[in-house]
Amino acid sequence: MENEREGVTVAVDVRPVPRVAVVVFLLRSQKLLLGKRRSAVGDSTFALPGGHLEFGESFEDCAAREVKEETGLDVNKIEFLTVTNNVFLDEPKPSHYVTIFMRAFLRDPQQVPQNPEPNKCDGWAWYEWDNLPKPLFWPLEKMVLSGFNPFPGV
Ligand code: IPR
Ligand code: MG
Repeated sequence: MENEREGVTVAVDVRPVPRVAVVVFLLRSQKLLLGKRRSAVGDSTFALPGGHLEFGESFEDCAAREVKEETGLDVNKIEFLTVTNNVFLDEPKPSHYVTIFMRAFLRDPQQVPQNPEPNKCDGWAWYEWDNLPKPLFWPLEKMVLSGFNPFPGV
Protein backbone atom coordinates (compact mmCIF):
# COMPACT_ATOMS: atom_id res chain seq x y z
CA MET A 1 0.00 0.00 0.00
CA GLU A 2 1.20 3.55 -0.69
CA ASN A 3 0.51 6.68 1.27
CA GLU A 4 0.87 10.29 0.15
CA ARG A 5 2.22 12.53 2.92
CA GLU A 6 3.41 16.10 2.38
CA GLY A 7 3.94 15.40 -1.30
CA VAL A 8 6.13 12.35 -0.63
CA THR A 9 4.96 8.85 -1.48
CA VAL A 10 5.92 6.32 1.21
CA ALA A 11 5.36 2.58 1.26
CA VAL A 12 3.16 1.41 4.16
CA ASP A 13 3.25 -2.24 5.23
CA VAL A 14 -0.20 -3.11 6.59
CA ARG A 15 0.58 -6.69 7.62
CA PRO A 16 0.06 -7.18 11.36
CA VAL A 17 3.25 -7.35 13.39
CA PRO A 18 4.02 -8.42 16.97
CA ARG A 19 4.36 -5.50 19.38
CA VAL A 20 6.20 -5.15 22.68
CA ALA A 21 4.36 -4.49 25.94
CA VAL A 22 5.91 -3.83 29.34
CA VAL A 23 3.78 -4.69 32.38
CA VAL A 24 4.61 -4.25 36.04
CA PHE A 25 4.15 -6.34 39.15
CA LEU A 26 3.89 -3.37 41.49
CA LEU A 27 4.30 -4.88 44.96
CA ARG A 28 3.38 -3.57 48.41
CA SER A 29 3.73 -5.95 51.38
CA GLN A 30 2.15 -9.20 50.17
CA LYS A 31 -0.11 -7.38 47.71
CA LEU A 32 0.06 -6.30 44.10
CA LEU A 33 -1.76 -3.66 42.10
CA LEU A 34 -4.39 -4.71 39.56
CA GLY A 35 -6.99 -2.85 37.54
CA LYS A 36 -9.97 -4.03 35.49
CA ARG A 37 -9.25 -3.36 31.82
CA ARG A 38 -11.47 -1.45 29.43
CA SER A 39 -9.99 -2.45 26.12
CA ALA A 40 -10.48 -4.34 22.87
CA VAL A 41 -8.00 -6.85 24.30
CA GLY A 42 -8.83 -8.47 27.64
CA ASP A 43 -11.88 -6.32 28.35
CA SER A 44 -13.22 -6.57 31.93
CA THR A 45 -10.31 -8.69 33.15
CA PHE A 46 -7.93 -7.77 35.96
CA ALA A 47 -4.47 -6.83 34.74
CA LEU A 48 -1.18 -5.30 35.76
CA PRO A 49 -0.40 -1.69 34.89
CA GLY A 50 1.66 -1.38 31.72
CA GLY A 51 1.54 -0.75 28.00
CA HIS A 52 3.42 -0.30 24.79
CA LEU A 53 7.19 0.11 24.67
CA GLU A 54 8.07 3.32 22.86
CA PHE A 55 10.85 3.66 20.31
CA GLY A 56 14.25 3.95 22.04
CA GLU A 57 12.85 3.33 25.52
CA SER A 58 14.39 1.00 28.13
CA PHE A 59 12.16 -1.58 29.83
CA GLU A 60 12.70 0.23 33.15
CA ASP A 61 11.77 3.64 31.74
CA CYS A 62 8.69 2.19 30.07
CA ALA A 63 7.63 0.49 33.31
CA ALA A 64 7.97 3.73 35.30
CA ARG A 65 6.22 5.79 32.62
CA GLU A 66 3.28 3.41 32.18
CA VAL A 67 2.71 3.08 35.93
CA LYS A 68 2.82 6.87 36.30
CA GLU A 69 0.44 7.45 33.36
CA GLU A 70 -2.05 4.80 34.42
CA THR A 71 -1.98 5.14 38.23
CA GLY A 72 -0.18 8.36 39.12
CA LEU A 73 2.26 6.33 41.24
CA ASP A 74 6.04 6.77 41.34
CA VAL A 75 8.02 3.54 41.49
CA ASN A 76 11.56 2.45 42.20
CA LYS A 77 13.66 -0.74 42.38
CA ILE A 78 12.45 -1.64 38.88
CA GLU A 79 13.76 -4.94 37.58
CA PHE A 80 13.15 -7.42 34.81
CA LEU A 81 11.41 -10.68 35.80
CA THR A 82 10.44 -12.62 32.69
CA VAL A 83 9.01 -12.45 29.19
CA THR A 84 6.06 -14.22 27.54
CA ASN A 85 4.75 -14.50 23.99
CA ASN A 86 1.01 -13.70 23.85
CA VAL A 87 -1.11 -14.13 20.74
CA PHE A 88 -4.66 -12.76 21.01
CA LEU A 89 -6.47 -14.14 17.95
CA ASP A 90 -9.95 -14.45 19.46
CA GLU A 91 -10.18 -10.85 20.73
CA PRO A 92 -12.24 -8.10 19.04
CA LYS A 93 -8.88 -6.67 17.97
CA PRO A 94 -6.59 -9.63 17.17
CA SER A 95 -3.04 -8.84 18.21
CA HIS A 96 0.28 -10.33 19.20
CA TYR A 97 2.42 -9.03 22.05
CA VAL A 98 5.80 -9.94 23.42
CA THR A 99 5.16 -9.07 27.04
CA ILE A 100 8.00 -8.00 29.30
CA PHE A 101 7.16 -8.54 32.97
CA MET A 102 8.90 -6.18 35.39
CA ARG A 103 8.76 -5.83 39.17
CA ALA A 104 8.73 -2.53 41.03
CA PHE A 105 7.90 -1.01 44.41
CA LEU A 106 6.32 2.25 45.52
CA ARG A 107 8.80 5.08 46.00
CA ASP A 108 6.49 6.39 48.74
CA PRO A 109 4.56 3.54 50.43
CA GLN A 110 1.85 6.01 51.49
CA GLN A 111 1.01 6.94 47.89
CA VAL A 112 -2.50 6.00 46.76
CA PRO A 113 -3.30 4.88 43.18
CA GLN A 114 -5.40 7.23 41.03
CA ASN A 115 -7.26 6.39 37.83
CA PRO A 116 -6.24 9.09 35.32
CA GLU A 117 -7.37 6.97 32.32
CA PRO A 118 -10.95 5.89 33.23
CA ASN A 119 -11.59 5.04 29.58
CA LYS A 120 -8.94 2.29 29.85
CA CYS A 121 -9.42 1.01 33.39
CA ASP A 122 -12.24 0.81 35.95
CA GLY A 123 -9.82 1.59 38.80
CA TRP A 124 -6.85 0.21 40.72
CA ALA A 125 -6.70 -1.74 43.96
CA TRP A 126 -4.22 -3.82 45.96
CA TYR A 127 -4.86 -7.57 46.02
CA GLU A 128 -3.36 -10.38 48.08
CA TRP A 129 -1.37 -12.81 45.94
CA ASP A 130 -3.29 -15.68 47.55
CA ASN A 131 -6.67 -14.08 46.89
CA LEU A 132 -6.55 -12.63 43.38
CA PRO A 133 -9.70 -11.27 41.70
CA LYS A 134 -11.37 -13.03 38.79
CA PRO A 135 -11.17 -13.09 35.87
CA LEU A 136 -7.49 -12.31 35.47
CA PHE A 137 -6.18 -11.08 32.10
CA TRP A 138 -5.17 -14.41 30.57
CA PRO A 139 -1.40 -13.75 30.12
CA LEU A 140 -1.30 -13.10 33.87
CA GLU A 141 -3.59 -16.02 34.67
CA LYS A 142 -1.33 -18.34 32.69
CA MET A 143 1.64 -17.24 34.76
CA VAL A 144 -0.22 -17.69 38.04
CA LEU A 145 -1.34 -21.20 36.99
CA SER A 146 2.25 -22.08 36.04
CA GLY A 147 3.32 -21.35 39.64
CA PHE A 148 5.13 -18.09 38.86
CA ASN A 149 5.52 -15.83 41.88
CA PRO A 150 6.64 -12.19 41.52
CA PHE A 151 7.60 -11.63 45.16
CA PRO A 152 11.30 -11.41 45.98
CA GLY A 153 12.95 -14.39 47.60
CA VAL A 154 10.27 -16.86 46.46
P1 IPR B 1 -1.54 0.88 26.65
O1 IPR B 1 -0.25 1.36 25.98
O2 IPR B 1 -2.76 1.50 26.11
O3 IPR B 1 -1.46 1.00 28.14
O4 IPR B 1 -1.62 -0.67 26.29
P2 IPR B 1 -2.33 -1.88 26.99
O5 IPR B 1 -2.54 -1.67 28.44
O6 IPR B 1 -3.52 -2.25 26.19
O7 IPR B 1 -1.24 -3.02 26.86
C1 IPR B 1 -0.96 -3.63 25.66
C2 IPR B 1 -0.40 -4.99 25.87
C3 IPR B 1 -1.32 -6.00 26.40
C4 IPR B 1 -2.51 -6.22 25.51
C5 IPR B 1 -0.53 -7.27 26.65
MG1 MG C 1 -2.12 -0.24 29.75
